[in-house]
Amino acid sequence: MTEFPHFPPSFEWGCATAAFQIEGGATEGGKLSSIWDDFCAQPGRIKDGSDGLIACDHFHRFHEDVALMADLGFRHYRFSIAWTRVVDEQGRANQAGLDFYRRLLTALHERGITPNATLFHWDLPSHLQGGWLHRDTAHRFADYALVVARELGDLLPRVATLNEPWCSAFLGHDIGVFAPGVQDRPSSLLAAHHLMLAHGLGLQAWRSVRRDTQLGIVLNPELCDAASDAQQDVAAARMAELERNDVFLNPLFNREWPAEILQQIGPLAEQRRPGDIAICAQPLDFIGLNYYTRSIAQAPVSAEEQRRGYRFVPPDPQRPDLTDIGWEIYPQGLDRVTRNLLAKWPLPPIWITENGAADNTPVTDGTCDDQMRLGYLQSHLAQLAQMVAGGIDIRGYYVWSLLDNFEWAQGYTQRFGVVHVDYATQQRTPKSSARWLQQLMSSPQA
Ligand code: IFM
Repeated sequence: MTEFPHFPPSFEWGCATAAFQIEGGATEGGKLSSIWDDFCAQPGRIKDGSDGLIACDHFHRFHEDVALMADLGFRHYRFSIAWTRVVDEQGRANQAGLDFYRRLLTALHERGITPNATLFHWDLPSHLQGGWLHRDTAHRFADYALVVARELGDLLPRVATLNEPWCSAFLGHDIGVFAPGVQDRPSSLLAAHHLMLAHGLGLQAWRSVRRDTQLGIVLNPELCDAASDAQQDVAAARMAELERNDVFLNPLFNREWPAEILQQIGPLAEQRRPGDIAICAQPLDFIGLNYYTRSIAQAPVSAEEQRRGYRFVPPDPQRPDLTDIGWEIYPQGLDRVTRNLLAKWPLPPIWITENGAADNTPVTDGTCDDQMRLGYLQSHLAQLAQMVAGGIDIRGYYVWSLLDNFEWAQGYTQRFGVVHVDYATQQRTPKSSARWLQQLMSSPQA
């Protein structure tokens, strides 16, 4: 008999997804294109040349997916709303798109599943010229937030503005492996600033029409260890953490960026206006933390690394403790990173809004026995149980992800779902990890 980790009865159990990764229905009901549609259309950007046009066809199959969630025992569901589906180019409400989310939210409500919606999970409307490099995009985000608050707010008890703004800013504008594929260090910092401004303006807009929603943001903080004790490696690891953590958490708590970061943005700093940080620092009802792995850094070598101030050392691919995407399995990092953040910033109550593993085990004879993911989840949930028992205010956990889905630049080559998706037939098959979570969530301890 399996022994399950112990959590308080009030602890919330959920699964997470994002619009572009599962919905499909890419042109239905007046949906506009996003920068990820554009990115996918550029040759060589996505590993398997795929796109999000159909994905898991959740747009047409959401009833089946909600039933599946309920059968597996998930009582909470984190998903994202596609900005491109619910407002038109003028920023006006698009009723057909809003109706889709109202139907989804009604189905969740009927199954006793509480929604947690994210307003922006990277699928920026293509028509917003300049994207996050343009200050006006932050205002357009606030207009969009207002539409969602007015039209769907009655069904949304908990809402996050942004998911992992580090990815939009730095993978999208510095490393260039995510949409829009820009490679320019100062631009990535300007994008980060505008994303945080959008967060602040979005919360102000939402609260101007609704006061009964729990509002927050979802970050993917970094735990970066130095490759050695050498002073240059230690400094590099610190720079990686400043970029990933301080760039986003400082404005949330009305603090200026560290001097090293201000130096990197250079003359573009002029586009940050007096008063912006105070706008970013709206009260937070919760913070979502996404945790998958840790990083190792050493002193920069190339000119590009020197601009960043660090160089990442990827784990040796032969190591046995890696997930299929090559990320180190490091459960103690969940505790370490959370404590690091709490030591530096006065965080509100925490939800672990994503945690999971790429495990590409296929379906054999109708079952998918994803032992590596199972071990990953067991070790991370054992760690989490200790953290909660030790008094860290963590209120819930959402596994990433409900379904195998479009894994951004990796296309469909990496499977993060606890439910297998056969993309040819759209058949869903719960994996061993889903069955284990089902038992955990229904155990008397949970
Ligand atoms: O699939 C992504 C998700 O969209 C954001 N967080 C990390 C996941 C795995 O890479």
